[in-house]
Amino acid sequence: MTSDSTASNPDMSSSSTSIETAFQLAKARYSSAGVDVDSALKKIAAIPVSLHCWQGDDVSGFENSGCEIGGGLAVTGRYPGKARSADELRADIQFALSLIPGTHRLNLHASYAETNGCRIERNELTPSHFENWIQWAHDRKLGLDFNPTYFAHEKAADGFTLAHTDRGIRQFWIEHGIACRRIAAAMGAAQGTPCVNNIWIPDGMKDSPVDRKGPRALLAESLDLIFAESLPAAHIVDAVECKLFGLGSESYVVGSHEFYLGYAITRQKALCLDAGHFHPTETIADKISSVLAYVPRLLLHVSRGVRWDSDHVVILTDDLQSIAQELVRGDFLDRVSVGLDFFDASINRIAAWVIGTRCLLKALLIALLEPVSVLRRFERDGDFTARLAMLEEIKTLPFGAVWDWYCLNSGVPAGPAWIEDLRHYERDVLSLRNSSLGSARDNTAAGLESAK
Ligand code: RNT
Ligand code: ZN
Repeated sequence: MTSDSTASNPDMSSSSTSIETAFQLAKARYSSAGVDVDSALKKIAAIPVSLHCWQGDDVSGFENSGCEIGGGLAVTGRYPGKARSADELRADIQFALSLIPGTHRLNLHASYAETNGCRIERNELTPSHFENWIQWAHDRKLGLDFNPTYFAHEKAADGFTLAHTDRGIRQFWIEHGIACRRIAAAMGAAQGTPCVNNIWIPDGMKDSPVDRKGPRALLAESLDLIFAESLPAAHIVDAVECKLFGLGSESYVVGSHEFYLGYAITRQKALCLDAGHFHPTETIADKISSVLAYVPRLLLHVSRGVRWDSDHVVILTDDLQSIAQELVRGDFLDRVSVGLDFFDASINRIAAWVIGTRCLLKALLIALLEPVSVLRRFERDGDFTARLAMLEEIKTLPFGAVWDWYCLNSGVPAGPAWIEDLRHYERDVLSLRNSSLGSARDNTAAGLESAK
């Protein structure tokens, strides 16, 4: 427990005793099902989740360019208390991390550069513009990941960047890509852990194009130029992110799934699968083992699409559990970087990080607590009846007792205790950023209104 939550809850020591008791009972129960709880706990503690900085300020960044986010990205809601500066964003991330068990990473976008109020063109960004982030992350032993920002910019306003037909605009974005790889490599070197640098571009068309081939040829050429410089694998992992459609690119996305799968295989790059980027009935869980047969590494953008790529906060859905099961059952964790990608401004933004990350970790822990060898044996023997029966039985094993104990043992609040901590932070920190703190419901309504 954090000292704050202990102070806010006088029952804490009795509740830690009951958590401990429940944990011991749960451990015995799992053990009789053939599951080693201690080994699962060791494994979950070693999985870093990359928290996306952009949940903290609605993907605004600090450029104050006056441009809309664009790129088909949409954040709805007007919950008060949004971070207005890098210092506020860092404070919010630090607070979020204090409510999440384990050691994690931070995923930055290039638009979060700190330029002392000067306008630095995106193709001129250097590691020095991320010095504060690097130092801050280093002090907290947080690994860093990075993304060039191909949106919220006048040179992206017509929906094309690396596949733009204008050579000058394309060149600008190629140079941005090159600059960002150098920044990512500097981050990886400083943190002592490779930085995943993920390229996502919005390029696409609202209506059916006549020429689907041309922009894809330009994109491949631009990417090859960006990746031409060889940088140490110990410092950077290059990733490319595919997408089926976007707002304003409903009919055609240049960087489609087939395009980037082919690109990643032929260039041996990591492929980024975003859970919201596929047809709504598709799940990325089934793609992991296929893609990893051919690409060296995967980056997951764990998200939750509701009807479309809406980037809702991740919760403990069947989809999320399938992703976690695939990673664990396939023994893929050391070849997959796990990041989050959602943005919700209709609820407390820090809560969104905490809910999403805790749910992802819960899903991974549930997967690590599966009696996988028993399930595999049923399947190998063709006993699909027992496989189905067992899969349903294990859903009610006492996972919650193990999760609570993991939280307690990691020094973060177990169960819903963190909500109280969040309220304190909202009162003591976030409310000072606004003249008034309205109710969440009012703000959600206002947010929806403003999004119309
Ligand atoms: C957009 C992609 C991309 C972005 C971030 C902000 O559809 O998912 O990953 O969400 O770069
Ligand atoms: Zn994404």
